[in-house]
Amino acid sequence: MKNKILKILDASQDYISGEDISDKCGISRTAIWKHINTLKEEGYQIDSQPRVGYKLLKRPDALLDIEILTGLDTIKWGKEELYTFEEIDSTNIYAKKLASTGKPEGTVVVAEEQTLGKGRLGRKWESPRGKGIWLSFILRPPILPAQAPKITFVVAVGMVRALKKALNIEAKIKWPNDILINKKKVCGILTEISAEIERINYIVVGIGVNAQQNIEDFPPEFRDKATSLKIASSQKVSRVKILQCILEEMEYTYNFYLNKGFAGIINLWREYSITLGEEIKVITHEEEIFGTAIDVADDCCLLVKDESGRIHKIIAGDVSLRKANGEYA
Ligand code: BT5
Repeated sequence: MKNKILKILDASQDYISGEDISDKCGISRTAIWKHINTLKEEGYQIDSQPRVGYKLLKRPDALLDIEILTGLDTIKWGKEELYTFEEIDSTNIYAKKLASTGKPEGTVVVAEEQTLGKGRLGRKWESPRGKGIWLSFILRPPILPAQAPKITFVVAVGMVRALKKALNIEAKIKWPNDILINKKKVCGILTEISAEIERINYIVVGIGVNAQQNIEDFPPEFRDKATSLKIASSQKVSRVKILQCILEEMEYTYNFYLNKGFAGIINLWREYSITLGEEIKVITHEEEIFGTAIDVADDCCLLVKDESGRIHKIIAGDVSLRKANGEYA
């Protein structure tokens, strides 16, 4: 009912009386008044004039179902199953629960705040309230488990395209799962998989995008390596619009991968990469390698040539880029 009232207010150019809304909705004027108050609490600016009625002045930049769905141009993603939370432990944890109960591909989970936001290998992902887009979605690709790293590539390419579309920002991909602007991390991707040896049950992809933070909103130790879309574009951004662009570009890029194969994706990945051609340090679980990132293989491994000319094929690890002063960051 609340959403219906919002649609009526939205469609009306001018003030609309409580009586008109109550006729259209078939509920009492007192009930309308209560719903309007709830909308105001959610951040909608609604002017009420005695004997004249109500007028919607401003919508909030809140990750509410109705805001996300209004104008969302996807075929399926977010439209069939969308779960929004004020606060949650982790959108990935919730999406995995949904996936295990059979929820379909394109199911989306979004939160204003995560209390247990996760990075890779159990690391923490800072997810303060209202500052970012903390999002997960379910995929059920008909591919072998060994191909799953390709999904992180697909998502990284989709993210770069989404930021270009939403804000005209040229973001870059740092192997394997970081999106950078001006060499600082604006977004991290966490790909989690449930599989049998020959079949993927589901993949949950989590994306954390820093959106509204000012530099002092980051913990001190992050300030020289993290950024937000607000910092990068020097203006407050619309999280709703960015989220819509992410869902639209993700759906498009993922379907492109399923229908046309990985070659087009990996070529775009190479084009958007900040890692290739750079002198880097890679920390894997067993060693530290210094060298030049020369390419990515078709299985998404990073190929690094060390000083002796030996080529290392890196399956998993953390990359830092060599700066002009010789340090790695
Ligand atoms: C990642 O891990 O970059 C994956 C992050 C995925 C987060 C999303 S949010 C929605 C969904 N639900 C979840 O619970 N997670 C996903 P990794 O490459 O391991 O990077 C983690 C490291 O990035 C941390 O150890 C910090 O150094 C740094 N970090 C933490 N929070 C950050 C932030 N908000 N911005 C930039 N860097 C951050």
